[in-house]
Amino acid sequence: MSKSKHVIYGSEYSPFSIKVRSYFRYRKIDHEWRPRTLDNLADFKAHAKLPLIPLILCPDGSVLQDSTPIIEKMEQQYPEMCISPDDMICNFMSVMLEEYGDEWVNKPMFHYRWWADADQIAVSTGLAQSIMPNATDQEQKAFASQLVERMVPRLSFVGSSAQNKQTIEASLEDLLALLEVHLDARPYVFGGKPSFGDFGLAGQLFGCTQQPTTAVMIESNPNVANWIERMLNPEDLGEWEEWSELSPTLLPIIKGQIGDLYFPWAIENLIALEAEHGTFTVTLKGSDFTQDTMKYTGRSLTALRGKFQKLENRGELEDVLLAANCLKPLVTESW
Ligand SMILES: N[C@@H](CCC(=O)N[C@@H](CS)C(=O)NCC(=O)O)C(=O)O
Repeated sequence: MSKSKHVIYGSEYSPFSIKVRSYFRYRKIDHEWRPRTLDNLADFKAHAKLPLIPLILCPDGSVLQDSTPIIEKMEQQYPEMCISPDDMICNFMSVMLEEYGDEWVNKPMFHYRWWADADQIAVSTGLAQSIMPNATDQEQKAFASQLVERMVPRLSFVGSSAQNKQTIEASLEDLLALLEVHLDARPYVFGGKPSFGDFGLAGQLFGCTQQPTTAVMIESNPNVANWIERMLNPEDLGEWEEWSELSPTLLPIIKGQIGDLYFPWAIENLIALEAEHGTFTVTLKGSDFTQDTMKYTGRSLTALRGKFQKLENRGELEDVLLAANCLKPLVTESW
């Protein structure tokens, strides 16, 4: 391997890895995609600070983990072809969508992955083949069963449970229906170029195409299906659009999915985290939703508030955030 290349340790079954790979492809950053397998697990572990993919091994030998800071760092290094819309309102909506993609859309992706037998079988089989490409069918089958045993108890990590199932499933249906309408008139969420928000959302929704139950849902929304496909190898197809053109079909997504769902959940999670409560309950769209407190989302919401509070002359953005029910979580000093 050439030392001038970045190496991405990832997996076709890791939405966060797909997100970062799409970004590297779009920015034409020279890289080698290295699926993490049993054979290279020791190499991966030697570099990893966290047992998570994606992991980027940079040409200078440094290591990056965590998809959001990886992309932010690359954006500083390769500033010429930006994934941030020019306009402040669109740019902040893109940042919020990326956060929502990572922290909420990951819930239905993961929930459907390990909930029903057909999805468990499809994903565990694919995962076993990708992790042990040189093993026999029998070894892969045995490993796939172990994966199901290991992953099903982890459903609770993202809040998947009989109580929360309806809320999680409805959120994906609502998102797909709204996105289908929005993407009817444009190749990417903010117009002719993929944004930070597109990368976050598309990674998780690509994961949904690998599981039979959600694959059917995606197929019945062809604009979304085509956009997910386009996002695997994104190209610049035109200009950013103005917020006034986007808002009729984008504001309902921001309000319905972030203002009325993700933020109320994320705020209660942060309150629970600060109070050192292991679980919390929040009412989301009329239903109680109980789950274990998530440390990472607490930190990412705080980072999002920091980004918002740094913005100057943000009056028009605040008006839009107010209309989307998103302003209070970003300005409240303590919960
Ligand atoms: N916040 C991290 C999350 C990364 C993450 O959760 N990665 C999952 C796969 S999508 C993972 O590595 N899980 C453990 C494993 O596959 O061994 C990011 O944005 O990169």
